[in-house]
Amino acid sequence: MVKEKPNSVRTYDEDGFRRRAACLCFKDASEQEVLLVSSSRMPDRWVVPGGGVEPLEDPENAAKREILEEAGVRGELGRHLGVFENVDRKHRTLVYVFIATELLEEWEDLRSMGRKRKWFSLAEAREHLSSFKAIQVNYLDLLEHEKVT
Ligand code: U71
Ligand code: MG
Repeated sequence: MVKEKPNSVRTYDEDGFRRRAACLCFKDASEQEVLLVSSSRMPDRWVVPGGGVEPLEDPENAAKREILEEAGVRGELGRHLGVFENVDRKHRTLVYVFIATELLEEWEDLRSMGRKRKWFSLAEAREHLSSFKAIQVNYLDLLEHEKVT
């Protein structure tokens, strides 16, 4: 299935990398259970919700918009975790911690493409991402690194 990109204009950094924002969305402040969404191209695989930062939009607002559009979740944006580059695909993603406060029954990507959402333990999320989106495992690595230092 091809996901149509409704009126989303892409933005780029000065080096041509596409600007993205993403959320590690946790069920609560213990940050032990993270929400993944089904892949747009391969619905049986799971990915970290995120997407392109739009013109005149700051990354924090892009992160909150993407978690709402892709996963139907409202909540509190937390700390900035880091910047992650995918050199092959030429995009740069700013990743934020996000604590869920409200899960909507209906949301944009559920309606437009039947996108699913699901809570995973950090270990389960790592397992799923490792085989499909290696770059996104780095998000979890940074989170773990924070906790031990
Ligand atoms: C897709 C591309 C694409 C990206 C898209 C990736 O939002 P999304 O779930 O459609 O994310 O699909 P995915 O991760 O759900 O499987 O990956 P693919 O394997 O289909 O190429 O990501 P990447 O390959 O570039 O890493 O990005 P583009 O630039 O190829 O469209 O969409 P993204 O960046 O999330 O944008 P948005 O704003 O539509 O959410
Ligand atoms: Mg996306």
